[in-house]
Amino acid sequence: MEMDFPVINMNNLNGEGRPAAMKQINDACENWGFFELVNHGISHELMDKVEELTKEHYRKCMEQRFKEMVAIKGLDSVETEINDTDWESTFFIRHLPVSNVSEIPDLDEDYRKVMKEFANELEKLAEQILDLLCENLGLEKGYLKKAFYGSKGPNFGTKVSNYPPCPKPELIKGLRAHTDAGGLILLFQDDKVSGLQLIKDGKWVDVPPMHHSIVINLGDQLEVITNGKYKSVMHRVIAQADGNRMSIASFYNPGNDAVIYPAPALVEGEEEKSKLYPKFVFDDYMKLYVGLKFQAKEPRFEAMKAMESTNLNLGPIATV
Ligand SMILES: O=C(O)CCC(=O)C(=O)O
Ligand SMILES: [Fe+2]
Repeated sequence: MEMDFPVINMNNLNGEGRPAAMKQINDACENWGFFELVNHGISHELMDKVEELTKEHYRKCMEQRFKEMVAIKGLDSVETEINDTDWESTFFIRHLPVSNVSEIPDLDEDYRKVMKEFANELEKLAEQILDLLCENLGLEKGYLKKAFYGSKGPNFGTKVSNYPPCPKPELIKGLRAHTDAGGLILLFQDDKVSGLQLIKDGKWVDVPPMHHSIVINLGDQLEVITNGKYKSVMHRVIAQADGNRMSIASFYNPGNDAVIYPAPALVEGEEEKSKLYPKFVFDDYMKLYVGLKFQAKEPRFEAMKAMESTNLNLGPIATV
């Protein structure tokens, strides 16, 4: 049984190692829902700048606020497990369809500029990865990008997080276990302080910190579109007793009005047709997800199916 976390060297996609690298990506998508990219083409200098400015911003603008929140909620002296709060300090930047980076308070001009540049690079990388997935799945190039497009293009945004040192990591999670609702997630995580774990064969496995890597994981929408060939995988963050973990997670998601359904080419046979994943408008899924994020995804898919059977606007599911 292979238990090493999959690390893909993207340089191998350009030479004779391409078939093996493509297979490695397919195996990772089928068996892990996660993989880590090195030599992804995003400049290390840019990543260093993003890290430096994110850490500076945390110290200047977020740390005090986090400490006050902890004090008000009494989180540092809890005696029993906490299931309704996470030990994280976050803010969110939207890039697409319309950027809000200029409206976010407390960001220095150079930080805004660097985050914009980083988002542009990540957007290109996301679309490149989606096409690698298409190739592995036997879907035409551009299929997934188109599936996510809707009328205004994808939703793309970045959640900037810090997981400060936590006195009770066994009682309060950095981030409780969940699968991601959206499409493709690209994560720039701290290279020293670990904490991200995923479920593999029923056990929690660490996503190893690695300098200048980008961790990729698949959200619920890719599970639906691939008709379950690939699955979104549960993950969580364990806060550490020592060290502040930075994580910058970018979500390349369908547009609000994109209609999501299994790719007809991936639905084979009568049996599969009868067990089909639902067809729905992405925004309806997100509305449901808000209240059910920390629960299993299956009831979400069931709820969308129930909605589908009462919603005549979408028409029948095309399976050929
Ligand atoms: O901080 C991380 O490493 C993961 C964050 C995450 O899973 C999320 O925001 O959905
Ligand atoms: Fe997540």
